[in-house]
Amino acid sequence: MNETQCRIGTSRVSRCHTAGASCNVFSGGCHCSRPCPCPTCPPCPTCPPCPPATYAMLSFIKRNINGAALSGAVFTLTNTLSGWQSSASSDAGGRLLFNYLQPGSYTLQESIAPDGYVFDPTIHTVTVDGSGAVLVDGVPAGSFAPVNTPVTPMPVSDPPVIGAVTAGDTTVSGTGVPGSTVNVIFADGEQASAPVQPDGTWVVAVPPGSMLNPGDTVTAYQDTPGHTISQPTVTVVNNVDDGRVLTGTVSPIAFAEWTYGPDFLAQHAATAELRSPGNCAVVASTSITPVGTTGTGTFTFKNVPSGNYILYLYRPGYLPRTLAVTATAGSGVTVVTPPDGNIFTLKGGDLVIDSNNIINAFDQSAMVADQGVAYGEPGYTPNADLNADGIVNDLDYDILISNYGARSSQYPGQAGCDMNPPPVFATEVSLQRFRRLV
Ligand SMILES: [Ca+2]
Ligand SMILES: [Ca+2]
Repeated sequence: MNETQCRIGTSRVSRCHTAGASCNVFSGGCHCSRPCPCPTCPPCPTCPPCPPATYAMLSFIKRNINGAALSGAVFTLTNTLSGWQSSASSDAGGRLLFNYLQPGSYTLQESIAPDGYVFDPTIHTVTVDGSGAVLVDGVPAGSFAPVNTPVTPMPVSDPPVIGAVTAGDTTVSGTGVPGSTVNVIFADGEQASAPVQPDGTWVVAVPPGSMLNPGDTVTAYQDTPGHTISQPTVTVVNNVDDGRVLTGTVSPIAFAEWTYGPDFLAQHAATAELRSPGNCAVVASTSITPVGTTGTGTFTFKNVPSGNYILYLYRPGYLPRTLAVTATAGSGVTVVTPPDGNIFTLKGGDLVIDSNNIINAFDQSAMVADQGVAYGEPGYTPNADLNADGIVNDLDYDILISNYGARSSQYPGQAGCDMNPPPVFATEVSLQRFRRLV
């Protein structure tokens, strides 16, 4: 270039070759220029001192529509001539700072909106003049206060409606908003989903391997387009009985009256079980507490899934009883009446000394040994107190004698499926008592 470069404080002087060219002067990092009266350039020390730096600063605070400062907003400043760019992020106080700006024209635009706020695409014009003054959109930068509006939350889907669910059902159905998707979660954690049809109905199939059992919970969510997922709807399997209820009162467990309390009741409780005839697996079980302060002597199975079962009734000190049961949707539950006709009657007298499912001389001997021992006294044997009146006496002995020789019978056709409790062998104490008798 046709220019002369010189440095203040030095004697270096170069020549300009063209009238009107510039004489560039560098001083302390500053740079200035002045016309150079070529062909003879004046010595550098005659150059005027450099003017102050004109670096400018743009600072503003990002707020929401309520005036609260917002952090995390990112703005990008772009020099419209050179393309130079710089980005800044608002701090905890909402402040953004662009420093060391050269005079020129810029654009300023939000590039990332604060979390939870709508992105503002407005392109602002920034001007920095030679004196360092900064204008944004034509007004002093000090009054520049861009705001964000909060993101409007999506409406929440309505929870779906689940129709009545009955144990053994192979589908779960209900109603919802057409076009939505309903997701159903079963008690075992398996899931299935289905669209809501134009008529507002939905149906999901129970996943293979999952089974709807009485008391299970079924949970469903609805996802409507343009909405967030609904709150759950929860229903309990078999809230509709469908007539499949099996109930009964076990005798003679229910005839006693006493005030000994819950421990005594528990000692004389019976159990009713529904078992699968195929493998004897327990399908449902319930305790039968004798009539008293809390007991009723009755048992109830609601919503029995359709199928065949063994009803197994037992109580310590009594012979167990097995009965054939069939549950049919719409037809209820039927129990095959045994030959003796006493469908829920248990025979007392098979005492704990052997519990071998036969009422015989061993039980009689044990009963005799326990005579006179009352509840609360050492050696009281609940299983010998057959009438549950709190003392082993003649009344219990009479029950045993009335059933003497009886034995429990197996449910027909349950080969290899021993429903009877295993024998309980005599304890040392009971053996001693027995030996005294013989
Ligand atoms: Ca026995
Ligand atoms: Ca008694």
